[in-house]
Formats: sequence, structure tokens, C-alpha cells
Amino acid sequence: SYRLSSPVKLTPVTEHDLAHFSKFLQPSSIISTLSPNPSSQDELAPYNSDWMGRYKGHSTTVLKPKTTQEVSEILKWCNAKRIGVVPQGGNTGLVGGSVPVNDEIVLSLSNLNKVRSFDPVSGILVADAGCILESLTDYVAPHNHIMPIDLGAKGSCQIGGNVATNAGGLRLLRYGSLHGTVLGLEVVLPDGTILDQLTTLRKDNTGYDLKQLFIGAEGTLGVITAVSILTPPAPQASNNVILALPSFDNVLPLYQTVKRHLSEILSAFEFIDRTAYDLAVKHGQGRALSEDDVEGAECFVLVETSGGRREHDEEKLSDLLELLLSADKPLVNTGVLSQSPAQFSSIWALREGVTEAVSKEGKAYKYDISVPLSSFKEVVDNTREHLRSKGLLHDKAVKFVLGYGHVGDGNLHLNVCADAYLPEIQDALEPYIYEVVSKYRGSISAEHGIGAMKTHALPYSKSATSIELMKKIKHIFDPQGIMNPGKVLE
Ligand code: FAD
Ligand code: 2HG
Ligand code: ZN
Repeated sequence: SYRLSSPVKLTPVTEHDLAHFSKFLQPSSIISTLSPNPSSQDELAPYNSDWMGRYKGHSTTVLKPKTTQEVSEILKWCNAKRIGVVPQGGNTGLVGGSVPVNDEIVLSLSNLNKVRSFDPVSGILVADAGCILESLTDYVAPHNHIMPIDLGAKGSCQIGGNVATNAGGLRLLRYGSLHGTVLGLEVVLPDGTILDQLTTLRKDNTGYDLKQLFIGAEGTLGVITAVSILTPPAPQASNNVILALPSFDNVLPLYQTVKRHLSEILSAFEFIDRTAYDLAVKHGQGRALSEDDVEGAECFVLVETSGGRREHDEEKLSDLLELLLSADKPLVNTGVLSQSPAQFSSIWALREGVTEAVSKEGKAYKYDISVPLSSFKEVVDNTREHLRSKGLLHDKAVKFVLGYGHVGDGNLHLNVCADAYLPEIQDALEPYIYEVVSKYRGSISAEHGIGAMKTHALPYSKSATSIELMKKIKHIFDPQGIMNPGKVLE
């Protein structure tokens, strides 16, 4: 796995610190090998390892506060003692941001998991940061609302983690980013101060919008303890179709046609290449299309519609399919329209399940990049050829190079699936991929963040002036450098 080092001099947590935490935390909120009743390494292990099993920390202590006040007490103490703190949500992050680089305390938000309020008229939901995304979706569903964000990790990721990473996901095309849908935050600053910006106002132009700094800060500026977020009304009807394309070259013209034809009801336009599709099917994500349907397909596109009238939307979608298939030079070989809620989910699972499929297949190197849409295939193919030229494309090293992602957002997920994490693969991939991204003036992180993985690569996407300003902002909020050390900034 990855070797990391923390740049700031921090102090390890001791028995003395634990005795202090025990004064205000319940025993069940402390997992530590240092406590009088020591926890086992097995209990700590899940908090020290990330979702991919790539990043490993050495924390001796996990604290699971139940209130904002408890979070404040913890940070106040850690700030005074210079103990590093890693906020951890569902631990589904893909850039190593949620695990310690050394022996920092893990501050898990999972016990802060209550909905504080929901206004069915405005659709504004106020929830503790540790609420699981899917449980919030379930909470607002009876009120005919949905969360403005959705992603494959919905069953484990927390709303606080989503906000801290500024996660994009599958609904961004329709509802925009969390920078727009988050209306307010409650944040505990590193010195324990509670910053209450938990407003439920749609409009509030009163100077600097401080909450925006915490959206996407990956826990480096403070701990988010609650989120106020605008939930849209649930669409009356949702449909989807999976389209099989003979060539990647058809993706862009298809996107234009689909946008023009479906206009306001288009809610997702997602792409998976053939390798991604085959892996998803191999590992049981969604139901495979028939042999005939996939024959000759180089890639697939999932189109979702969400609108106000079922008959109208279905008619539009089937008209589109007919138009696509009857063209002189059809852009698609075939399309499978969902006919039931189960089929709707199954089509989505083919796309959402790629990440899980890759993890089942092997060890994943993930590059979450923004590059021009027209270059998606070239970037994937060139990376594969690059690895081949280094003699690394075989069963004992790299098994698959695949591409998928959010076409509508210009965001390609380039995944390299290997037998094991090996230094020679790492060296072949970096800086190679970052240089490619930089050549396109793209972003080295479209939606997953910088975490521990890309701190060294930040200059490929940000100017020296921007990085300098980021460091100054970090210093204002966290002069002791206790918050998530070694993440985002080197
Ligand atoms: P964690 O992984 O626990 O933490 C992530 C970062 O946020 C860390 O730096 C952590 O320190 C910080 N953090 C967590 N909680 C807080 C808090 N309360 N206050 C301050 N800092 C905090 N991402 C996308 O953008 N789009 C996708 O479509 C997408 N799909 C995914 C699918 C799968 C199967 C998986 C495994 C991951 C996916 N991700 C996706 C990655 C994504 O970043 C996370 O799933 C999610 O947003 C992180 O939430 P979490 O609660 O798991 O946070
Ligand atoms: C997705 O869009 C996620 O499925 C995960 O952002 C991407 O695993 C990945 O690389
Ligand atoms: Zn994504």
C-alpha cells in the first residue's frame, strides 16, 4: 500500500488524554488500545483501513461522540495538546482521506445520526452529519421528496462525508453540486468553537459565504456536525434505458441528440466502456443484457429521464429510441428500456456497480479526472498501451484498464485494476496520468477529492498562487495543523 508521512509535528494520544475523554464520553463511544479496558486491534482495524484496502493508518483510538458539544470538547482538547484528528464518515472515500496517515485520533461521526427537522413545504432537510445518505432518501420519500445527491456508496456514506468531499454522483446533471444545494452547515472548528451556520434560507447574501469553504475541504478545516440541504420534489415518473453503441465516437453525437430530444426530462447521461460493462456483469451487478444486445458494442450509455407525467416521458423516450434505431447510420446498436421498477434498478446497478465489481476483481488504482469528453476513449486506450509498453499488462500485474463516468459532467473514471498494489504499477501511472490531464488543462480530481492520494499532484491542477492561498486559509482555521494532517495540502 501507499507510503505516507505527516508534515506537521503532532503528539500521539496517551492514557492521560483518554482519561480526559472518559469524563464526557460514554464508554461505548471510545474504542482504544490504550483504555483501561483495551479494545483489540480487530476492533480498530476497520477505522484504520480505507474502502479499497489501499491506505492503512495506525490509530490507537477512535472516538464516537453523540453530540456536537462532545465533538467540541474533543477538538478543544486535541488542539491544546496538538493531537491530530481525522474525521471519518462512512469511510467510503476513494482517495485515502478518511484514514489516519500515522496515529491520529479517528473521530467517527456515525453516532451523530438524527434528522433534526424537515419542512415538507420548502423541502429543506436539516440532519446530523452522520446520517447515512440512503436513510435520508428513505426519510424524505414519504413526503415525496428525494435527496439531490445519489451515489453507489449510498448505503454506507454519510451526508457529512458527502459534503466534506463535495461528492458529485449520479444526480449532478439534474440538481447541480452540493455547493448549490447545501444551504447551511454546523461546523466545529479545530479549537472547539461551534460555528452555527445552519440556516435554512434560500437566499442570504450577507458577505463571505463561509460554509462553502467546508464543502470539499475533506475535513481539513473543521468537523461538519450538521447539514441543511434543499431536497427536490420527487419526480412523478422516472425511466431509464441502456444503449449499446458500436463505437465510442458515437457518444458525443448521441449526447447532443439525447439532450435536444429529451430536453427538460433528461436527468442522467452515464457512460461505461465494454470492459466496465463486462466486469459489472461478471460480478453480478445488475442483469446482463442479452448476447444479441451486447454483440459488437464498444461501450454503453445509460440515459435516465425524470419528469412530471409518465405517459409524456415514456412517449418521449420511446420516440427517441425509435429515432436512434431508424437513422440511416444509427448511433446505437440497440437499447433496452426498463419496463418495471426492478428493471430500472437493474439497469442502474450495471453502472453504479462498476466500482464494487472492480474491487471484487482486484486492487484498484483510481483516477477521477475531468478531461474533454472527446478524449475519454483516447485517455483509457493510451493508458492501457502505456502499461503494455512497460510490460505491466498481464495477469500478475494489471488485469484491466477501464473507463466509465459522468459524461454530462465531463468526468471520466479511469480505473486500473491490478492483481496487487505494486510500486512498478504506481510508477508507471504517475506522473503519466497527471501529465495527460494537465495537457488537457483538466482536473486531477473531478469529484473524489485530493485526500492523501493526490496532495503531491495538486500543482497539476492548481496554480502556485491558488495553493498558497489555500495554505493561508488552512492556517487561519487550523493554526496547529491538527485537522486531517497530510490530506489535501502537503
Ligand atoms: P469518508 O470516506 O468517511 O470521508 C471522506 C472525507 O471526508 C475524509 O477526508 C474525511 O476526513 C472527511 N469527512 C467525513 N465526514 C466528515 C465530517 N462530518 N466533517 C468533516 N470531514 C468529514 N464519490 C462521488 O463524488 N461520486 C460518486 O458517484 C461516488 N460513488 C462512489 C461509489 C462507491 C461504491 C464508493 C465506495 C465511493 C464512491 N464515491 C463517490 C466516493 C465518495 O467520496 C464517497 O462515497 C462519499 O462522499 C464519502 O462519504 P463518507 O461518509 O464515506 O466519507
Ligand atoms: C462512480 O461514479 C464513482 O461510480 C466511483 O464516482 C468511481 O470507483 C470509481 O472510480
Ligand atoms: Zn463518479
